[in-house]
Amino acid sequence: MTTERTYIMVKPDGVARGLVGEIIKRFENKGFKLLGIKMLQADEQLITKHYEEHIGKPFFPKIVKYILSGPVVGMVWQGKGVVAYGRVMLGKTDPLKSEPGTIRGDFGIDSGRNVVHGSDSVASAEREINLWFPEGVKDYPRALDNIIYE
Ligand code: RTP
Ligand code: MG
Repeated sequence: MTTERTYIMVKPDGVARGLVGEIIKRFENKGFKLLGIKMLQADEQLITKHYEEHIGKPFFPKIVKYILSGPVVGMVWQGKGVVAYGRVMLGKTDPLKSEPGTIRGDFGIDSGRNVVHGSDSVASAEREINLWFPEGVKDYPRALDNIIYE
């Protein structure tokens, strides 16, 4: 099943630190296919919808302020197991608990500045893609798929 998609988003600290290319490179090198990418300044309504599972938690106002603090780069990546792989490649929420070699393990220090977001399930991914890419994203043929997948 290679149609699985995930929503990966470089957060404002990752954009400000010039880590967009590094994060794209890791997903490209792994073999995943980029279906959509955009830079945007999210508003409070969009961030609240994105993190709706966390509404009411003590850290909720902090996340909203963090994501509002600058532009983000939202991406849709496709591939076999891309949701789970994406989470592995990101590391844990807390960079301190993230292995070296993961994005947060290599580039983050605080949970509240953890550089990147990744969908936590296929259902979340589809919800987030619809939210951030309401215009939709299109698949396209890629000869490389015949080499990457058995
Ligand atoms: P994300 O949704 O951004 O990919 O992160 P995640 O799944 O690893 O973690 P989640 O539990 O969904 O939390 C969302 C974001 O909120 C911030 N956070 N701060 N205790 C705290 O201070 C705390 N807990 C979470 C982090 O930026 C986390 O990525
Ligand atoms: Mg999450």
